[in-house]
Parts: sequence; C-alpha cells; structure tokens
Amino acid sequence: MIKGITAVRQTGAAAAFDKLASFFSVLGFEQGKDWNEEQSRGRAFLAPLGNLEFIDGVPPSNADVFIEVTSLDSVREVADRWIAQNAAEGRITDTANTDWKSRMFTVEPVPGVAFSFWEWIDPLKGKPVAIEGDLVATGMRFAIVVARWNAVITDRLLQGSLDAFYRSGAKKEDVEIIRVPGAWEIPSAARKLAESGKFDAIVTLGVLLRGETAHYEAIYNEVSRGIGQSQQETGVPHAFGVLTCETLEQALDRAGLKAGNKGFEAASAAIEMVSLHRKIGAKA
Ligand code: DLZ
Repeated sequence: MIKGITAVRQTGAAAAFDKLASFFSVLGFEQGKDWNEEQSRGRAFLAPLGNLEFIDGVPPSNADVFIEVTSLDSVREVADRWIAQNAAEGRITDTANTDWKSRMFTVEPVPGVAFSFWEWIDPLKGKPVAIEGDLVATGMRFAIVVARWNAVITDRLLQGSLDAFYRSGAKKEDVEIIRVPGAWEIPSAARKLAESGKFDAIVTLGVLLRGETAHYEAIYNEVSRGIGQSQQETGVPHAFGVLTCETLEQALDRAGLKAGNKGFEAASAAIEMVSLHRKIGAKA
C-alpha cells in the first residue's frame, strides 16, 4: 500500500528555490515533475532509492537529507565548481571519514539548507561492483557534428550539448562544432573526425521528421548504421543524438521543451563513455 516517500524543503524565497534547483541539476539528479499552484511551486529531483531513517544518538551532520553516491570525489568536484560559480555565500565542509565506514561532506548551496553526500569506503558495501564512467569532462576533447536541416531543433540540441560539456568542466577550446547539411551527412563527418585522433568522443545531432522525410526509414537506418559503424571501427565513443520524430512539436519537446534535451543527454553519455574507456584502459 505504501508507494513512496517525499522529503519536502520549503526554500523560503524564489532565489533560493532557483539556486537549489540549479545545484541539484548539475549534480546529475533525474528531474521529476515540476508543479505550479496558486500558492506554491515545486521542483522534484529523483533518486533510484529512498528510505526514511530515525537516528537515536548524535546526528552525523546538521543536514536532514543524506544522499548516497558512488563517486564522492566527482560529486565534490561538481559541487565545488558550482559554489565557486554561483553562490559566494554557499558553504561546503571538508570530506571526512564517518564512524560508519564511509566518507562524507556537507554542502549548503543556500545558507541554512544542508545536504550531506556520502559513499561507502568498503567497495563491496552498498555499491555494486562495477566500473562506471564519471561525469567530469575536464581534460577531454569533443567534436559535435550537427545537421543544419531542421536547425530550429538542432540548434537547441547543440545548446544542450554545450551546456552539458561546459557545466561538466570541459574547456571551450576542447569542444569543436562541425555543421553538416543534413542527417545523411553525419556519419561521414563523424568518421573523419574520429579517425583524426584529435577527439575523445563524438556527439552526433540531427532531426528526422517522419512526416516530412521521403524514404524516412531508409535514411534513418543508414544514419544510425553509419554512426554505429564509425564508433565500432574507430573505437572512439559516438553519442547518438539524432531525433526521430513524427512531428516538429514532438521534436521540440525533446529539444528542451517538455521531455528534456537529448543534446544534453548525448553529451553526458559521451563524457561518461570517455571516462569509462579511460578506467577500463587503466585496469587492463
Ligand atoms: C532530404 C532530407 C529530408 C527529406 N529530410 C531530412 C530530415 O528530416 N532531416 C535531416 O537532417 N535531413 C533531411 N534531408 C536532408 C538529407 O539528410 C541530406 O542532407 C540531403 O539529402 C543531401 O544529401
């Protein structure tokens, strides 16, 4: 019968609401449904697991929300950068060991609203035994191949990708943008860039509209096959950000309106895959 638990924080002021929303977005939380009523508005952030715990004894920090993560140092890097760029008044503690075999830091993106982030020190405790890429793009080089066809959409996808790269620490000079006429031309440009050896990953962005594209299936199959083949044969990760939609409205929704921004998601996948390749390479 019990369905879920929601921890609600009253932010007090619109500026604090916006700051907290921005902070939780950059950390990579999945966004839930926004709501807007006459008296109040809300923004939800989701985590795969949630539980309610009562503590009898000394609380581990002044936070009343504890967020377990699998890469505390990466989260800390993102949090430090966000505070430096957005909140001079924000506070963050040192990362320190706790008395329950874990490491933790506490951050106040807005003074008085504290969140503690922690991870198990014992890798077998709480954390799946898996190698995973991080979302830190510092020191990575990317190429974005973007189709001009349906530019009203692809420009938004491009902005989403750039947003993801820069927010994750990539430098402007390490992100190259390459424009091609249409989706059909994406694979050949992507292949050339991947073979150049100058990029750690390629992001491909385009839009195919079924209603307006003759031989839609044939074009889509060829574009996706070509991008996949380039990835497999060069070994360079290629993120797939080619939308296939019935209508322009549907495409707009996926380019930042209602259903996230697929350009942002593709760039995030590219960062994660570069990080993963490096980790696998270091282990081998
Ligand atoms: C020709 C065409 C059509 C009909 N539709 C699209 C589309 O929906 N999305 C897209 O990115 N490109 C389209 N194109 C252009 C082709 O991808 C290609 O650029 C031209 O056929 C020139 O080779």
